[in-house]
Amino acid sequence: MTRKRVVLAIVSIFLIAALLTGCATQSTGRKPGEKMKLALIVKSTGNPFMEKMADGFKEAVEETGNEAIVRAPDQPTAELQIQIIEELIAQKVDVIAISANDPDALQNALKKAMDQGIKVLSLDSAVNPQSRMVHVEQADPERVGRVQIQAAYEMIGGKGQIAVLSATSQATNQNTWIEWMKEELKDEKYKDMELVKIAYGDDIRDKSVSETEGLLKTYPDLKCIIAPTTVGIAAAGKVLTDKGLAGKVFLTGLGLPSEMAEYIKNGVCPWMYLWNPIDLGYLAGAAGVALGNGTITGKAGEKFTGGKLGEREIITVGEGTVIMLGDPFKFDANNIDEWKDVY
Ligand code: RAM
Repeated sequence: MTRKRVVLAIVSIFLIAALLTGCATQSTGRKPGEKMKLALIVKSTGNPFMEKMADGFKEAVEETGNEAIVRAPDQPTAELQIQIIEELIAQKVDVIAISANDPDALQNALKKAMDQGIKVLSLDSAVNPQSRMVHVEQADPERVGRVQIQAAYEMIGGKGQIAVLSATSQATNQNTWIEWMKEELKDEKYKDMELVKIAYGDDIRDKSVSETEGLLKTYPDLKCIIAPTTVGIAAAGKVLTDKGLAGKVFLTGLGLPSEMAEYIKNGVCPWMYLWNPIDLGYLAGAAGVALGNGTITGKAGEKFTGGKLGEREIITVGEGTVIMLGDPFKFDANNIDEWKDVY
């Protein structure tokens, strides 16, 4: 062999070796068998819905042999979530899943994460399509919004003042549902119903209690409160119960059966809706693993196995892509006992 050939052979061996290692590493740069780190950022601490969602996320991540990190800001603000994103970038996690406190404010931080190879998805409360690879949606937001107005209509016989007790004023999920509530209210059948106020309890129990009290004081003729937040509806349930207002001011919205069973049984909240928060977190965990190991990239039409939830397909919604969990479920006095110990 000439000297030139020997050099060529050595270079080729190096090239082939480099190529093989390149193929074998996951898209995140981890070697096969090495655990990926998947982080979940929830809206804030002290919210049992978020805790259930985190349980599901951990389950999906850990059953695939990976590591789950759960982070929760003390307050439901975008600023605190940005700080956490920065920390997770420095920690070199592989995946960030976030339930966003603002649709747009996290864009710079999440783009920085994606530029560094971190896979980003939102769940529950979306970030805008530029800030994520895919969003895991609990249920069709149009249905979620419309069904709550339809419930209020039935409860109050189609007549009277109604108010919304929401989470924060920037929350993507609540704001989207409220937009659909307003759409539903445009129907002629609601001409005798008036939406007098949208109050914000910020998913903080005490603030939700005082906002409920404020609504009752300012609108003595109020007939129904719709709370599209599990924290808000539970706080309102307590206030209406303590004031003996069952059957006078109705309550509906989105609630955890474990927190609402009492108020469903005492007639304060005749019925409400939700989906399984554990499954929502689980689906996001499974989608995060699929993004992290390169099975999906977040494009419409891609499929992956959502573990115990079966095969899922990514679809286009608006400008972005979405993985859908299912339909909102109705909880009332007939089925609440079956669910109150589950979530
Ligand atoms: C609260 C949170 C969460 C929402 C539920 C219904 O726990 O605001 O984001 O999905 O309510």
